[in-house]
Amino acid sequence: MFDGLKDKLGRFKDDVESEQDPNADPDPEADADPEADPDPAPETTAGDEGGDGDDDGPGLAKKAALAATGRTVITEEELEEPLEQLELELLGGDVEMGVAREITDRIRERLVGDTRKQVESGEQVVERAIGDALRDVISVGQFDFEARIAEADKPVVLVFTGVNGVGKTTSIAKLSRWLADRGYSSVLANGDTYRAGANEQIEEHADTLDRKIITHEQGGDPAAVIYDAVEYADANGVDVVLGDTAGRLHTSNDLMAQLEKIDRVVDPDMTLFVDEAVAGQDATNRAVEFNDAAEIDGAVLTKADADSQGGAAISIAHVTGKPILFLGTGQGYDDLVRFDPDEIVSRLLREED
Ligand SMILES: Nc1nc2c(ncn2[C@@H]2O[C@H](COP(=O)(O)OP(=O)(O)O)[C@@H](O)[C@H]2O)c(=O)[nH]1
Ligand SMILES: [Mg+2]
Repeated sequence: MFDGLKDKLGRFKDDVESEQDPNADPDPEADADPEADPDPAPETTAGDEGGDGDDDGPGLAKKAALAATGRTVITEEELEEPLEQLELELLGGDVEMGVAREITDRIRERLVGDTRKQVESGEQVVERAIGDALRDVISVGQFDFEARIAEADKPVVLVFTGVNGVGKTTSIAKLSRWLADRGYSSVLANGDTYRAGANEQIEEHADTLDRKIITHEQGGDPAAVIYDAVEYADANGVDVVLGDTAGRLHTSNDLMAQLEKIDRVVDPDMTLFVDEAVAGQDATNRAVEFNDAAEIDGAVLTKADADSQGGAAISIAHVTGKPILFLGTGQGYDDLVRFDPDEIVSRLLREED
């Protein structure tokens, strides 16, 4: 999952490592023993090793280790090149520009002048700086979704928005299963009255899951369908209404008017924006546009199982201020997991998968 980003972060770690003087003793403890220190003469290596010969001190990783013992610090100049490279790599990995900048700024903040006392290897210091920076950026707005469902007046109304084909209907079916696993009943409402075959598709899910489904004729008013589902839930003690919507182009005024009407008529407890990880930067841009049209409370990022860079996963929360709540990880009903920032970060920093 998110292998593109994982590789890029790994390269940054390597970059910082490779700043290390090839002649320097890799063991920082050796610095205490003058005889054991080969004391590299920088003049003799100038021009060698890809032009890094002007680096006459210990490398960055080593400095980071020394910084951890309070003996020296990393300077801003030394980090400049690896961070610039990382920023480019992040952009290439579909990370939104402001988010890439935020991440590199935070890494710089954490590493420059770092004189923490813990004894750590340079790599650990660098890795923790990257991890903290990522975690800050992707945990924006996180809240306890299950607690929110538990505490809200019933029925809780959830409306799903997003363009066609990203996995809204599938995610609704998965969430219905997820809720049932936690003791909540749900009714499905097909607010996608636009697309031919939409009723049949969601009916199939409802049949398989044995859920009530509310549909209207194609071309009907989506707000009215979801309204009917709310009435049904009210009358039958159903906990959650899962309202699907049509995935027309996000630029369409029609869609905006439709979402506004749903907001007005059914006043959903939460609007969840759905998009696919594989859409990368497009998914991030759409999240912003949908959030502008009908304010979202969170996002579901689907197709995390498919080969994607991962940029959307770390950009959406930061650009919208709303958290990613779930990841879709396959086509089955159980392939929905809570988005856990800590787990994503450790996954991105893990050496092997
Ligand atoms: N691999 C994978 N496929 C998914 C996931 N979520 C949805 N899909 C597939 O994406 C396609 C479109 O999904 P659908 O729910 O119809 O999208 P909608 O148009 O937004 O309602 C279907 O073939 C789904 O099986 C996911 O998490 N992983
Ligand atoms: Mg659909």
